Formats: sequence, structure tokens, C-alpha cells
Amino acid sequence: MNLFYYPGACSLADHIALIETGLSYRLIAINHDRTTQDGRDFLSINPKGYIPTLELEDGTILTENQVILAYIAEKSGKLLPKDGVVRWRALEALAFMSSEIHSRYNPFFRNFSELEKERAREGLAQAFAILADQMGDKKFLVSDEMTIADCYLFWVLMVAPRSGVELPEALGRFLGRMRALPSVTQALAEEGLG
Ligand SMILES: N[C@@H](CCC(=O)N[C@@H](CS)C(=O)NCC(=O)O)C(=O)O
Repeated sequence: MNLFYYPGACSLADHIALIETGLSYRLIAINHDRTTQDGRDFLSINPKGYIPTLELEDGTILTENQVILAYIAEKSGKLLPKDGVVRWRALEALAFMSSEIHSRYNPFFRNFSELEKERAREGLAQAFAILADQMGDKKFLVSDEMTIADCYLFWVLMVAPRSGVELPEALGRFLGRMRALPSVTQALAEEGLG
């Protein structure tokens, strides 16, 4: 399958999940003019125009990070239990990070006012505190075993400094543990961020 990506963007979560699960993949970067590294028009592949975008072997296109991560987990049988509370907590955390954190990064990625940035910082600090509380002493966010939620959380925390919001200690320690994983090191290196 092909993963369309920008280096260091939220597609890093899917990239880490692909490596962790051992599924075979090909990375295809998007150029500034919205052509793809393999010479196609990206908007004709995904009219939403954003990554992550996953192209399956049969040409099916999947979009939305939560769905792509769930697909990788289902396809590999890894990083998401088939049933039980850990499964639902992982999916819940993905939805929370997507709607309550990722969307609040917009003011820092684009040219928003200082007031909008301040509001976003408040929301981010609250959301980080909730995640730190949820993690407690566990190795990963919802369990001592890694799930797809951790792949996304890694990216969410990696870019947090752009917002100027300080991470709670538990999340800072998690970031350090994740950075030390071979899958994360490999994904960063493959995106030229070694
Ligand atoms: N709803 C999408 C949002 C994805 C998203 O915001 N992707 C960003 C990178 S982190 C992007 O492609 N931005 C490029 C653009 O908006 O032109 C998801 O959850 O997958």
C-alpha cells in the first residue's frame, strides 16, 4: 500500500504504525504544487487535499488519520485488541486527539491572531492534562501495550512545542520512550528527520 505524506506531518503516526505492524508499504511524498513524488495529481487521488492518505493495492483510497490507523491495525491484527476496554479507550483517545488537539494546532501552523492562539493554548493545556491523567503510570496511553493511539500521540506531542504549551511530565517521559523505539527512529529517518 502507498502512504502519501509530508515529512514530519501527522502521517508520521501511520508511518510508525506501518513499521510497528510489519505491513509492507511505500512512502510517497507530496510536492508543494500538489503533485506526488510518483508524478500524479494529488487532488485527483484525494480531493480533500490532505495527508495522511492511504492507497490500497486495489486502488481504494482511505483518508482520515483515525480510519487509516484502524485499517492498519485490522489488517495486521496488531496495535488494537479485537475487543475489550483497551480497544474502545484507544479509539476514544484517537477521536479526542483528532478533534480536541490536532484541530487546535491550526493557529500555530497558519497566520492566526494572538487571541486565537491564546484560546487554543488553553484548550491544549487542558487536553494534555487529561491525557497525562489517563496515562498515569502506564507505559503507553491506554495500556502497557502499544496501540494505534500511541502512534498518533507521539506526533501530537512531537509538534506541541510549536504551540508553546508545556507538556505534563508523564507525557514528556512518554515522548522520550517513544523516540527510543526502533520503529520511531526508522520512521523519522525515512522522512529525513533523523
Ligand atoms: N481530518 C484530517 C486532517 C489531516 C490534516 O490536517 N493533515 C494536514 C497535515 S498534519 C495536511 O495535510 N495539511 C495540508 C493542507 O491542509 O493543505 C485527518 O484527521 O486525517
